Amino acid sequence: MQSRIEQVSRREWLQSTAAITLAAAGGSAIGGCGRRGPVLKVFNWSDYIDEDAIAQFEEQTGSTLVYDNYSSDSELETRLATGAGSYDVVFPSDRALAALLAKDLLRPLDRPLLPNYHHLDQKFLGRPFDVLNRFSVPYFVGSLAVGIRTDHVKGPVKGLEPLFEPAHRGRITMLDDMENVVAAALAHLGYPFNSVEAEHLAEAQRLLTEQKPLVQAYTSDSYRERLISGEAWAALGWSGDFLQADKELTEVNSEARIAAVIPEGGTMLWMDSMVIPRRAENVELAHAFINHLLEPEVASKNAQSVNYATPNAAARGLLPPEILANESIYPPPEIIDRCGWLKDRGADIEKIERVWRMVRG
Ligand code: N2P
Repeated sequence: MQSRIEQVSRREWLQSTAAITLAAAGGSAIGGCGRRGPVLKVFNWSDYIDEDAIAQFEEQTGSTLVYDNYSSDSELETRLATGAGSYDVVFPSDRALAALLAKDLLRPLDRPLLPNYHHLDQKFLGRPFDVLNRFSVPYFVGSLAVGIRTDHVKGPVKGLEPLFEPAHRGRITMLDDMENVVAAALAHLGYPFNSVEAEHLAEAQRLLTEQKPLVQAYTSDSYRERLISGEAWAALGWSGDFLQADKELTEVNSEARIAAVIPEGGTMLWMDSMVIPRRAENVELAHAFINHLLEPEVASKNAQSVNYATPNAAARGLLPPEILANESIYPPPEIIDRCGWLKDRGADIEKIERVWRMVRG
């Protein structure tokens, strides 16, 4: 079964299915054909912005956005650390932000250039990784979830069990993300997500090794398309991606649905932030873009497009009730109480790396 296990980036996947043509490695200028003016280079997670927000910004500022995607924190960290590509705005997770700050790869923000900052809900500000928000502005909050094709995965799903079900052999995808996968395995076994205890990690390794022959792919982005096509039935991924996939699926198939299951026993929450890398070339325009994404109307439309929870209080006030009532986006307090955040485990990360190497071999 080894040959079934592959690592496919979203870009390769889209190109191979000819679903869409993206510009070559340098990034794609969305809606920017032939446009002049200053250039803003943005590097963001895939499927993580309302494209109208980009077009609107380009129009208002007469600039051109070069927009490129990544699918894991480690991809972003490597890109910034090696200086390959000088980006003006990037979107690290809480855990990655700590690592980027420790390496002095980010630039302090100029708060007067962010007049929309006051729309943010206090409860998402002042997090331990950047207590004064000198470097970061919250973008979205989401969770690690399980996406299932309800026409193939039967019965009530409470947590990660469809990902370990032998009947789903060859129909399962897992994130290509060491920390999240190991944390998910620990959670499934009933251990703390952030545990680095030898016995806990040994059990997580055993679980993931046994699961491996069932896995179709370790991918952090193509699971969306795989669920839509029906090639995959159960995936470990980001909550909003499953909701986006469900919306796309209902447009082409009125029977099948994709559900985003937030494990009842709790899961990992994350918060991604907008930051400006130390080597950014267009710092003023970078602030203008962050400020644009904080504009309540823009932030609300963005939240409705990507299906993640917005930390922007004014934008939340503009959301339709069905979005606010969607428990895959805004889990109820009793589930939130069981959730946690992935910690920066410092040198202990080697223990997680070892498990991952043994599993992926
Ligand atoms: C959306 C990516 C979610 C970001 N495709 C996870 N931090």
